[in-house]
Amino acid sequence: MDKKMLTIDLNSQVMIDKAEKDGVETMYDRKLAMKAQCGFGLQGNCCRICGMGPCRITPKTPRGLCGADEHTIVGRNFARMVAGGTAAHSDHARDLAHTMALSSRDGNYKIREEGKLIELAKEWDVATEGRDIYDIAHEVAEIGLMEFGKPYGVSRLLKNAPKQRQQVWKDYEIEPRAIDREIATIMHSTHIGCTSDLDSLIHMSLRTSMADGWAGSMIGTRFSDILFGTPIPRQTEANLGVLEQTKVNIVLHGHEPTLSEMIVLASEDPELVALAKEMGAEGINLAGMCCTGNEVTMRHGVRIAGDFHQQELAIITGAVEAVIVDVQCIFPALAKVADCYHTKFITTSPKAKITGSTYIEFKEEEALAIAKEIVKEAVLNFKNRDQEKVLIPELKSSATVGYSVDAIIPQLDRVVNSHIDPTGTVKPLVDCLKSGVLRGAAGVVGCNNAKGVSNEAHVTIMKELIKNDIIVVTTGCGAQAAAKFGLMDKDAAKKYAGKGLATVCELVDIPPVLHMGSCVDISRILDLVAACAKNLDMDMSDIPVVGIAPEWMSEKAVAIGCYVVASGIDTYLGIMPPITGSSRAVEILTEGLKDKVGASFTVNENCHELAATIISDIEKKRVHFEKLV
Ligand code: XCC
Ligand code: SF4
Repeated sequence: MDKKMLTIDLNSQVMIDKAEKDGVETMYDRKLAMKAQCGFGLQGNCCRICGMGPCRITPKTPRGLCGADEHTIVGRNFARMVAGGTAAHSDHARDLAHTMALSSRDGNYKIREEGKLIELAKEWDVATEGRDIYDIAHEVAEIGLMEFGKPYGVSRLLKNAPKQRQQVWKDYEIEPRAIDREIATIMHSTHIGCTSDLDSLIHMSLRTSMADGWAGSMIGTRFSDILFGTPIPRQTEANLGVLEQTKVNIVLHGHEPTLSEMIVLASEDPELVALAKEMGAEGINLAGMCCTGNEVTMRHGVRIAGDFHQQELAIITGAVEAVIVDVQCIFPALAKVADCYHTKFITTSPKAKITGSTYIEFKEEEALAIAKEIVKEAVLNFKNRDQEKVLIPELKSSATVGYSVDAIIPQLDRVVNSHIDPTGTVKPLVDCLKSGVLRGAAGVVGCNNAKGVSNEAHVTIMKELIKNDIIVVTTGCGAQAAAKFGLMDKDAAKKYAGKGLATVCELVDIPPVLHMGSCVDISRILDLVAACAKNLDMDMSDIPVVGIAPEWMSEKAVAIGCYVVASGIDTYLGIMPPITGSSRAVEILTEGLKDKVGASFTVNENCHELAATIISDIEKKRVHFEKLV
């Protein structure tokens, strides 16, 4: 098979050829080499939970040594994926809460968004009158940190949901308690000899995922906005073509804005810019990748180098002086690829040390000084670039990004600088949904998955949806696919959108696909759907909105899928999760949950069929919706 057929991105195809020529192995080579994947693993019915295993379920051996059957084994594995994903997102949020606790008027981290802080303080019953903004910040940070380990009570963010949805959570008993507690409970209950009942395992998975969506991720987004500013629409470009022949190229990859915000500052430091010129470069060019890329493009318009599947390919351009990473979604392979070029692969987090990388530990206390040290490493490395090995592919697309809820609402309202009123100002959006000018809204999110063709499902599904007047909001690597393929360009509405959506886009001057941030920022999507539902006095499950993860791969994505379903939003996956080993698990996740939370999963690995199903389901949902309005 031709490796290049494994991606639809033309730049990626050029780089796959170059890698071959340079003798560098990439994920695409490893994908072809790994011919057959383990069938038990694919179905989720291999158990390695205790030392008597691994136990694999077959018709001849229908139970593990302890007697666990396929339903128990699949359920436990699934629950552990949710716990892993919730841990990753929430630990990211915890770091931001610690950063907020460190914030000070003359320190590296300041409060940028006082209004948002005060709004949150009021929500959390923190006194604000006559107090120093930093005292308020520190108290709010402390309360945020308590959400991870408080001994009693449930997430304090649940009350942002419509009351109908809160009741569903109460009735089904999935209000999450402290975040760490939910994760620990799953690890405990899936230990050998605890829960074997599949319904309980799935119930537990949903409750833990709620600790991600309606606690960890929400804290992550709110605190990031308070510290670094709420995103507003801005212009940028996306794809490997944003790397520059004449500048020091730094790729920022990973997740947490605490590091990347400081790198952005450091890259503008006059001394470092002067040093770059001394090295023979024209300046310093930052380019983002994965969710870090989303964070810095949303807040600064930093251009996007690429998505999860382009991390090796960026280095293969031969034009990257440094890849700077913190946590999550970083291929260990980057160390080896970087070795083939002059690129420095710089790891910074004690939570993600990678063999073969250059480790410069990032500490929030000395943030800017360390960021400058890291940028300096990159700048000094420019002289080592081997021009003969450089090939920067040409393509890049322009995109308008930065659609936080705070940006979308006033834009749709055509009122500039309006303050969000969670019940009032979504009215124009709600009216478009009611009248049917917009048939519905879809959150298309998530990763790239080598089980399919990189970017194909994202781009196919988004195009189909907008053609059918379904407005798309997106985060994560899905957002990067949209940006790369021109769907975030304001002209995209004319080219690809149906008549209703195109009219709305033109009227309010937005692209048909809106970039809402990193995957932690799916909390923004929850806020938006909750605001619409409240405006209509409906449950979130009553409105024609869906969640879609066409190319998901991470455990985080599994946690996200679960909390989106738990929020009453039907969720469509383009990759089958490892659950097919248990017919009952498939039945509960794709059907049974409907009765409990009003939504469930649908899986189809054919993206054209999946798009058609989504569109027809949205139309079905409209019938119900139109009766209610
Ligand atoms: Fe990672 Fe967040 Fe997935 Fe992209 S989308 S591959 S999780 S970077 Ni979140
Ligand atoms: Fe086997 Fe049971 Fe141990 Fe799993 S927990 S490895 S099924 S004995």
